[in-house]
Amino acid sequence: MTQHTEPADSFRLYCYYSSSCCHRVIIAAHLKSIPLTVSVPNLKDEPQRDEYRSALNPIASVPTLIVTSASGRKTRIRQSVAILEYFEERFPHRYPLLPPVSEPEQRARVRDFVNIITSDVQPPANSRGAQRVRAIRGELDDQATFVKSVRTRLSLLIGVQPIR
Ligand SMILES: N[C@@H](CCC(=O)N[C@@H](CS)C(=O)NCC(=O)O)C(=O)O
Repeated sequence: MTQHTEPADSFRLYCYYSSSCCHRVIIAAHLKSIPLTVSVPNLKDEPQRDEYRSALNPIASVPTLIVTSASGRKTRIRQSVAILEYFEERFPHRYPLLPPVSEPEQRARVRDFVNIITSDVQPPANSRGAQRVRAIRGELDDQATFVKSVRTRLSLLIGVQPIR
């Protein structure tokens, strides 16, 4: 008897090598054995950046995940945590990213850490923001001081020594 196999959905991740937002998506995909096809637009190259912006992500940030269903329907997800949540809901039994629902305090703990990084630390430390700080007076030191202050905030939140 011939076994009928449903064609699988495909997952294309647009990312950048130095992006921590992309790294968390790639790590989760590995843990859940989700086969990602990775595209790496050079966001420092204006024409590539413009193409990426107009086709996929109006603020030209990464990651962007495109899910293409077997029927050809495409879904675009442009926030790293939304991608993690999608992975979790789509593949709940493969290496769960959150503790079970029966452990609400442990789930809250994980979300607490996620929000520290994604809300309190990452947005101000983003290179776009740090470069704007530098551009105010044209001083590299201003950028360095600013990034250091964000790292100190992270250290206070998670209780480790500041990164020097
Ligand atoms: N909240 C977004 C943040 C996305 C973001 O800031 N991505 C950074 C890389 S980690 C980026 O694209 N930076 C380049 C830029 O904004 O020009 C997420 O978690 O996906």
